[in-house]
Amino acid sequence: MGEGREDGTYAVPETIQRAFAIAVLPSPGAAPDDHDPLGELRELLRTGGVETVGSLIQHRAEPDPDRYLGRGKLEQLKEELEASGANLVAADDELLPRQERNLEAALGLPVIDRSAVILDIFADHAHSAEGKLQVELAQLEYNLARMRGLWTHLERLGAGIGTRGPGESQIETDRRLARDRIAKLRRRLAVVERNRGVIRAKRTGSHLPQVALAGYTNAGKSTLLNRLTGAEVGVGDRLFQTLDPTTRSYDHEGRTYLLTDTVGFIRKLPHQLVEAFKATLEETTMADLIVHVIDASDPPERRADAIAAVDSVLEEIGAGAKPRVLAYNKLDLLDPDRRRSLLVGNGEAIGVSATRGDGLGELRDAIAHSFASTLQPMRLLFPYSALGRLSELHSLVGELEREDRPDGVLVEARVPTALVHSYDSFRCG
Ligand SMILES: Nc1nc2c(ncn2[C@@H]2O[C@H](COP(=O)(O)OP(=O)(O)OP(=O)(O)O)[C@@H](O)[C@H]2O)c(=O)[nH]1
Ligand SMILES: [Mg+2]
Repeated sequence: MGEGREDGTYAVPETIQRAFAIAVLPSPGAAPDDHDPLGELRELLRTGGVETVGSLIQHRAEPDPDRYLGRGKLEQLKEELEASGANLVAADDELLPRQERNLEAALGLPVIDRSAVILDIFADHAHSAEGKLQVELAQLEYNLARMRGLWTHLERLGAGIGTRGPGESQIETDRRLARDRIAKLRRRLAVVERNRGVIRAKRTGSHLPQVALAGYTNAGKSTLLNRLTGAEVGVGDRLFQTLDPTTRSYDHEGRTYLLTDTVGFIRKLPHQLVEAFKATLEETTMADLIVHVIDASDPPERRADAIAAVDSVLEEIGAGAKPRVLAYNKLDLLDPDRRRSLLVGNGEAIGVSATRGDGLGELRDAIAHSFASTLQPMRLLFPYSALGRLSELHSLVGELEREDRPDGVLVEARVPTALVHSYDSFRCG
């Protein structure tokens, strides 16, 4: 019971989760001092409302297949755990069900893995109907794999050969229920995704250049979308703030661009999430151009890791070959020397500060430039009876050089390649 308050109510003490973070890393390496290998797990836990009270790293080629950590390290962990006051252990990898079980048995505390932490955050941050369905699907898939593990475990505890283990039938039932629910979720998602397909087809049909913001979680994608388009997407200093995609437009030199902000990436993104969020991630694969937003304020090693993680997810979802513009964001946090060394010799990179609005003109130019080749110069004569087509073209390509003549309006326009044929009949000279 909590302490009595003056107003007669009782403050029920919240069970505060205090995690002890553990990781297995390949080799001590020559990591610079400013690089905290467990910093990201700590951030993930913080976003999930869990405080990190201690950490332990084991350097070995591979995690132990049965216990994640080696025996000696496990003993050390037990001692450190007691002193730390942790009531939870969090591993920086996805654990095999067997590893998780054995760790829990050895430590006497609940053990969660990186995937569970990420799934939890997603569950917390999902707002749209689609997002909620996607997260539930990913969680069920994750749990189903664990139930299988649990089941073999209970089976082993069971009586002799040929008899059913205790709990087996219960778990079979649970698994069947989970499977039914998964099938149902998939059907419902398919319906939602058909609707999304319709909206997307409309966008594609508009022939406006489509740009997707992609990048590591917390890199500043939403802040940049808001800056470039005047949108008001939620921004926050926590991981996976954004799950639902938002598309807004902005005009640059008379041309309209569609810009989409979507879910951020992370190292070791649980594959169940990649699967379940396929439709959301497709927003990225459908774009003509990807602006890869990079947090330039990260220490170099962490930044390189983040860039590699984004590249690998883009590859995985089939967007590996899309044209890219690299936007190094949060430049305001760097001193001029670091700023210069970051961008010098990094030809395709644009430096920006989304919060201050620095470098946005350059970024818009770079985007426009990459679409320049998708435009073909045409000289067109619209008779006065076809001015509707002229205004349609105007809305597609922006400002036009026009000359009013007795037989119609003559324009020099840069027409999207895909539409050249539909203006062929107006071609003039
Ligand atoms: N100093 C500084 N902070 C920035 C800049 N851009 C974004 N931030 C901050 O970085 C944090 C993350 O920004 P978001 O725009 O939410 O990042 P995101 O990439 O959309 O993150 P997720 O949606 O979680 O993937 C927020 O606290 C922003 O205020 C910048 O140019 N400079
Ligand atoms: Mg965001």
